[in-house]
Amino acid sequence: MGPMFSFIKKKLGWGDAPADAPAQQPPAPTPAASVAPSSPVAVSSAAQKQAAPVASAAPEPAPAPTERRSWLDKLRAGLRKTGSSIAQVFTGTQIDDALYEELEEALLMADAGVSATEHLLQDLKRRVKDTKATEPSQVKGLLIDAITELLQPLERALVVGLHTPTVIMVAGVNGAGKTTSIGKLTRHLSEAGQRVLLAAADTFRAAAREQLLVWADRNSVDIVSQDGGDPAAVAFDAVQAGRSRGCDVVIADTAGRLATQLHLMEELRKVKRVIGKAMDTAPHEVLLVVDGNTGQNALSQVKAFDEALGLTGLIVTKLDGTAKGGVLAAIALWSRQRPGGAVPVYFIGVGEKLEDLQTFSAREFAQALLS
Ligand SMILES: Nc1nc2c(ncn2[C@@H]2O[C@H](COP(=O)(O)OP(=O)(O)OP(=O)(O)O)[C@@H](O)[C@H]2O)c(=O)[nH]1
Ligand SMILES: [Mg+2]
Repeated sequence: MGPMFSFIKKKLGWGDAPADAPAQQPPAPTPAASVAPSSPVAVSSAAQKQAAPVASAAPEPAPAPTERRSWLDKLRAGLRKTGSSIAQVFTGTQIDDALYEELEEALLMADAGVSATEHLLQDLKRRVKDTKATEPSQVKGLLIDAITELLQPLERALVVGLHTPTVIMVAGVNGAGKTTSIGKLTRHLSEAGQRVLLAAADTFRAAAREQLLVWADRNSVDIVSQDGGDPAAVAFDAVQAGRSRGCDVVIADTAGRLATQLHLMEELRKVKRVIGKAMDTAPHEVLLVVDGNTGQNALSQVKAFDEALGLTGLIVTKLDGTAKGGVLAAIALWSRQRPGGAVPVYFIGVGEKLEDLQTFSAREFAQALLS
């Protein structure tokens, strides 16, 4: 059991935040010293301002800085087109209607959507008034603040260790990056000493299981799978096996589907239900993987999968590509009216390599969006 395990156990102390009911507050800061020094562990919190473990924000503990910078560079590179078109707005000499109009256009182009764009503009105008800003360059800083504040509720750590096993179900549309993200997460977790069991509940494609195997550390990760057959049955077997083998985490991969494919959505609901039969409290997390390139459609996906399954978290992938990033603002604004609270973004994907799955930081994201 690695140091990460004690970190996870330590998180039990937070106690009051059950893993299956998103809480609003970010977890209390944890001393970075209690964290594995070398692995960019997935179960870490970007929310922990100065003491974010390992690959998260903190530049303090030795190993992280270059790694984190390199993936931040990827994020910036991915968002560059968006960033430069928003940043462009602030190159003038005056804060006037034209500036706000240009900004409105740039935010809409960045996929922020109408509501979030209006929200940000109003918030920004208030900040400009409050601070008596006179330079467009100051306004840019205020916009970073406004975006950060809007995105803040999405910044929360995935916690494992409250249940044994912690059961995580993963869903999303075809090709969103589910299997890849699970693979990366699994590697991070096993490097942190967690015993992971995978459920290949994507029974459509034989390749799905091999794909998981390639990612997983074969020595410490078992896979429950079945050729063809019922995904719910695979998930059930995996949770039972996870319990009897004393695994720490069970992750169920599912086949991609559109929210409009009602029978497939019903199948997903069944997977969730049946997981609950194998373990009362499970699934503890229901994650949606969203391709960051899908623009405003990402919000529709979040809404639809949330309605069908009750999401507990998101993984937003492919932010290294041509993603515009603004959709996170739309998701954050929608999250405000969600009865269960915000759906946190546990991780973002900025590439295909292991280290390209990172915890989400609202401020870093806002900065990257405007760089
Ligand atoms: N650039 C980039 N590519 C990614 C990222 N995440 C996943 N991919 C790629 O996206 C493609 C699809 O990924 P998968 O993990 O197979 O997606 P999936 O959601 O499991 O797909 P289905 O099971 O077919 O629904 C693969 O080529 C991945 O390498 C990312 O963060 N950045
Ligand atoms: Mg897959």
